Amino acid sequence: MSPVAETLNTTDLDQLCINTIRTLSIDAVQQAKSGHPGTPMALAPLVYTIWNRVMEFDPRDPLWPNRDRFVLSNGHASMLLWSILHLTRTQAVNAEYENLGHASVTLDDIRRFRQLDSKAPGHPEYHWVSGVETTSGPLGQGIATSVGMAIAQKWLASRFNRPGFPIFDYRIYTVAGDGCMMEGIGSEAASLAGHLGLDNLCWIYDNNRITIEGHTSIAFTEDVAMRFLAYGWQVLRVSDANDIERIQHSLGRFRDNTGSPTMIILDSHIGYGSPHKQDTAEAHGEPLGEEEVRLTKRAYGWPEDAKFLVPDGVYEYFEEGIGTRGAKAHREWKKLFEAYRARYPELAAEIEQMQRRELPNGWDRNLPVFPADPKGIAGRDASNKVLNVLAQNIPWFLGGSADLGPSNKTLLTYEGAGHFQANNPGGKNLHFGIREHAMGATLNGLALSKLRPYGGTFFIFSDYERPAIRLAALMEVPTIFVFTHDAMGDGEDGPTHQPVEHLASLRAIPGLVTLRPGDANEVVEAYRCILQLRHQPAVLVLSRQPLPTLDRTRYAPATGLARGAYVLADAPGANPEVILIATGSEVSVAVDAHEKLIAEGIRSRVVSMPSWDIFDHQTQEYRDQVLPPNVAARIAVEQASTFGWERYVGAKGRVIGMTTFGASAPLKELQRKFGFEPARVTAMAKELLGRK
Ligand SMILES: Cc1ncc(C[n+]2csc(CCOP(=O)(O)OP(=O)(O)O)c2C)c(N)n1
Ligand SMILES: [Mg+2]
Repeated sequence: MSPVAETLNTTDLDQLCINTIRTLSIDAVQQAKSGHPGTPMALAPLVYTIWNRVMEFDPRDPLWPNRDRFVLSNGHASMLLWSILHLTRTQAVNAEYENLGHASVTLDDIRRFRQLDSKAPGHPEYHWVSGVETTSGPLGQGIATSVGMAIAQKWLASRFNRPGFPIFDYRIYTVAGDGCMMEGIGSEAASLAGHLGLDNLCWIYDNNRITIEGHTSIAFTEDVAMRFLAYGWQVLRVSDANDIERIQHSLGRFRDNTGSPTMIILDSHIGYGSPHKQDTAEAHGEPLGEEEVRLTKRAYGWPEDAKFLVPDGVYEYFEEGIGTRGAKAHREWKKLFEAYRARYPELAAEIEQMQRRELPNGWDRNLPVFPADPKGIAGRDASNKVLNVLAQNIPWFLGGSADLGPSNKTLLTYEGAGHFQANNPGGKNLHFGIREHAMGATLNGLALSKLRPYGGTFFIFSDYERPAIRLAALMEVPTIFVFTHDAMGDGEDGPTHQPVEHLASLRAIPGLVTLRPGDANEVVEAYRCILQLRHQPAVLVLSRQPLPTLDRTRYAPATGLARGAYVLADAPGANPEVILIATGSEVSVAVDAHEKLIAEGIRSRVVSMPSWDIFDHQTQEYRDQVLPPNVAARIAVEQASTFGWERYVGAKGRVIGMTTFGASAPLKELQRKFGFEPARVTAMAKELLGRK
C-alpha cells in the first residue's frame, strides 16, 4: 500500500478515487503547461459517482450496444474523461470495432496530455480515443448530440425490445457547463428533448458561475431552472458538488422518473481545493502553477510532491465498482441476447449488422430508374422516391427535416413509416422543428448510436448546421445531410435564400463527401454511394426545380457518379479540344452547349462532376482520363461561388459561377443575368479556342 492508502480506511476509498482524478488532472495540465484543471477538480466527485456507482458500462467492451452513454459536453474538462477511462481500464477498440487487447488511455498518455499522438488529447475525440462517445469542445454540441443518442435509444427499444427482452434500455448521462447553457444550440436541443419527453436523458449542469471572462453575472443571469421547467424537464438541484450521496440520490430520481428528461443543477466550485485559484476564472484554463499544485495537494491530504500518483487500491476500487457491475450487466445482457437470437433471429441479425455499420441484404433493391425526360424531375423529388425505397429496405434508416419536409421532400410516406413522438417512438419520420443547429447534432447522436439518419433543410441553412457537419467529419460518422434549394432555383426568395459560398465551404471540410447530382439518376447513384459510407458523413445538394433527366442511352450511365466525376458526353474519338465541367442544375446547361458546339464541329466534352472529394480520391490515371492534361480549354459551370474551381479548369480555363450574391427574381431572369445559359458557355468555349 502506498503511504496515502495506508492512512485511509475503506470508507475513504471514494475520496481517494476522487482525489486521484483531481490530481491526475492537475498534474497533466501542469506538465502540458496548458489545459483546464479547474473543472475536473470540481467535477471529479460527480464523474466518479456516475461511473463507479451508477453507470452500466463494461470497461472491457466499450462497444457493448446496451451500455449507458456518458457525454462530456464541456469538453475542455477532458482530463475528467482521460482519468476515468484510465482508472476504469477501459479497453481500446479500432474502427472495425475489434477489441485491441490494451488500455484505451494509459498513464503515459496522461503524462503526455495534449502532446502529439497521446490518447489524452486536448478535447474528447470520438475517432481517436475508445470510450469517448462523441467529440466535444464546441460548447453546446455535446448536449445536443446527447439528445440524438436519447432518441436513438427510444427508437431502438421500440423496434427491438420484446416482452421479457429489454435489449435496449440504456441511459445517457451528459455533463455540461455554463457555456453549454448559454449556447443557442443547447436551448434548441433542450426544447426538443422536453417535447419528446426523453426520460432516458440526464443532463448535469456544472453551475460554477464562472466562465473565461469571469463571473457569469457579467453576461448570464437568467434562471436556468425555470427555463428547463418551462421546457418540460424534471429539474433537480444538488447544492454541493462534493456530496456524492446527494448526487447519487439525484441520479436515482432521474432513473425513476418517466415522461421527461432530467436536469440536475449542481452547484460547484471551479478549482475546488486550490487555496488561491478556487472560484476564479484562472482556474478554468491555466495550469495552477507548481507552488499552487503543492498547496492544493496539501489541502486534499495528498503527498505534495507525488506526480501522476494512482495510490494502491484505486484501480481495484473501480474494478469493484463499475468493473464488476458493468461486467455483470454485460454478461446478463449477452445471455438475454442469445435467448433473443433463438427467438427472434432476424431481429438479432439486424442488431449485429447495425453495430458493424453493415447494410441488410437487398438494401438497394427497387431503387428507381428514371427514364429520359427533357422536362425531368427535381432533385428533391427524385430524392423523395429514393428515401422511401431505402427506408423500407433498411429498417434503421430514418430521418426528417427542420420543418421543411414538404419542401425538402424528405417525408417518408409509405404505410407504416410513422412519425417519431413520445407516444410513437418507432416512427421513422423525425420532426426537428425549426432547429437546424440541434438537428445537425441530433443526427450525429443518432449516427453515433449506429442508426443511419438523414436530415433536411434548405442548402442556405447548412450554415446553421455547419458545426455539426464539421464534427461528423471529424468523428468519422456517416451522418447524411440532405439540402435542397441548392442554388437560385427558388429565385423569388432572393439572396437571403440563395447559397453562394456554401459548396466551397463544405468542400473544404476534410473527409466530408459533398455531392451535387445533375439529374434524377445521379440522385439515385448519389444515395447508393452515400449509403455505403461507414466512416464518412455526406452532404447531398439537391435542386428545387426540375432538371432534365438525361438520356442515358445517348450519354454515359449515371453510375459514373461513384468516381466523383465522369465523362458524360464526349467529342468524336474521345479527343476533346474543350472540356465543359458542371454539377447539379448546370449539367444540362453544359450538355446543351455541348450539342451546339458539336454541331458546329467543335470537339467538346462534358464532365459531370457531382463530387470533388470523391474525384480527388481516384487514381491519377483516371483523373487524367477524365480531364486530359493536354486540354487547357476548360470551362466550369456551377451556380455557386467560383472559389476553388481553378484547380480543375487550370490557369487558362474559365469559371461561370457566382462572385456576388444573387437577387430576387424568377429563375429564368437570374439565369440570364448571371450567365447560366448554354449560349454563354458556347461563346466562352469559342473564345477560349480562338474561334468565331
Ligand atoms: C462554441 C464555443 N465557443 C467558445 C468556446 C471557447 N471556450 C472554451 S471553454 C469556455 C468557457 C466555458 O465556460 P463554462 O462552460 O462555464 O466552463 P467552466 O469554465 O465552468 O468549466 C469558452 C468560452 C468553445 N469551446 N466553444
Ligand atoms: Mg462555468
